[in-house]
Amino acid sequence: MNDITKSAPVFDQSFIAAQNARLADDLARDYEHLGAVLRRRGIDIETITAAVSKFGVAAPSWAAGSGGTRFARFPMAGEPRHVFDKIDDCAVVNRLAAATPAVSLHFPWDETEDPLALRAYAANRGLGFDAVNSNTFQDHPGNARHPLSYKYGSLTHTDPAVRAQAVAHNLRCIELGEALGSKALTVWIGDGANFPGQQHFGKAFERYIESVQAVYAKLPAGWQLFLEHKMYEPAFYATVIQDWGSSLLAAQAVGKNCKCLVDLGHHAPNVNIEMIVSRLIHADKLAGFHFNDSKYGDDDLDAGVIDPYRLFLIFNELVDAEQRNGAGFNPAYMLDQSHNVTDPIESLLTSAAEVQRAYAQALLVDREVLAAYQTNNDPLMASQTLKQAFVTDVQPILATARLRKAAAIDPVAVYRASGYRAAVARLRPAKPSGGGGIV
Ligand code: RM4
Ligand code: MN
Ligand code: MN
Repeated sequence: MNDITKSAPVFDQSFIAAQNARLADDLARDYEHLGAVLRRRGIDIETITAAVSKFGVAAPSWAAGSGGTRFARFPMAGEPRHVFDKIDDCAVVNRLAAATPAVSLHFPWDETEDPLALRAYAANRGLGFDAVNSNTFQDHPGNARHPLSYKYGSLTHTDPAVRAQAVAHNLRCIELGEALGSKALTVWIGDGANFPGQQHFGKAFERYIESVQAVYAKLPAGWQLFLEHKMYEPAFYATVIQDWGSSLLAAQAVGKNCKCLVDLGHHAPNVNIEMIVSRLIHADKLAGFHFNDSKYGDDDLDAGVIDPYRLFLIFNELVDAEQRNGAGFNPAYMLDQSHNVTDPIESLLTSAAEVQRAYAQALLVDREVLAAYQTNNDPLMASQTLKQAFVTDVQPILATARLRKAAAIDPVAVYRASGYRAAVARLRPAKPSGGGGIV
């Protein structure tokens, strides 16, 4: 089973330092120049670098393996075989990019009988645990906790016995999460309909609220329950929690610590996600994010590869709320990507930096000037104020934040030079793979 003894090679500090040494002088010069540019705008670069250093985004355990589509999956060498291997890979990501201090687990994919051992294993590698996720969107053959099928739904199933099984699984996730030090459960269900008439919309929604209330009733103190909406897939006609409206109605019906999680890929094309973010902040119902990027739907592409401006505009809302609401504003930030054609570690390294980049750029927005342009109805200059922040190259800030944490100036280059993938490929024999596969 869990082959902890043959764990992956650990990154040696002197190796990273030697790689950094080749780039450090140029970085220092670039950082000094950017500092001067920002000073002219009345911004202290050190304030931005300090904020970026504190900013973390959780890595999803399920993204450490190769993803796939309904048509195929192309596994790469050295894929993690179990949750301990996933932790090893996530530790590499955090070691090199210093931006992903916590891992988000998915059960029963990451099921373990000894969560305390897993917690210690992760802690030894400098990692904690963010929100846990429940999977009732597929069957789990051979798993005694899931004898009934989720083919026709889980928390909203017409059969109360299936609903009870799904509720019990969510409670199990909370139990595991408590042992791991998590503070939130994220619930995403695939429940819905493929045919008009298949499902009674109103009754299914009522069953959802009732089931989620049953989970919420057992939520430990200090915990939050995150409801994740998604427009379609696997249900292609109607999904029970298809949009932020349904999610908000449910969260309001359930209770104060039940909030709405925004996965960037889970909306119709062209939807104004940054405005949804603003509305959820207004309602005090913004749970947090699953970051990824998309062109067509729930593509689960790497954060920022398609539309970095949208990512920036989302962070523009978040920074605005952070400055208006103060310390109480603390959404959960997670990546949720499917790495079908890249080495997952390289994608996670890059995506964590993309999210930090959007945050840093949003911190550069001159909010007083923007407010004046808004008040005086000057759309062109208001837009230019945002653009000025967006086009600023904050790379020296991101790299300096990493260097100061003894991480890599250029994480992907150091990762490639390390030979990690080849080393774990020797430790982790490949499993045959066929057919399609979800992340
Ligand atoms: C879903 C959704 C969930 C994730 C699964 C794997 O589309 O984004 O957050 O847990 O995929
Ligand atoms: Mn998601
Ligand atoms: Mn998704």
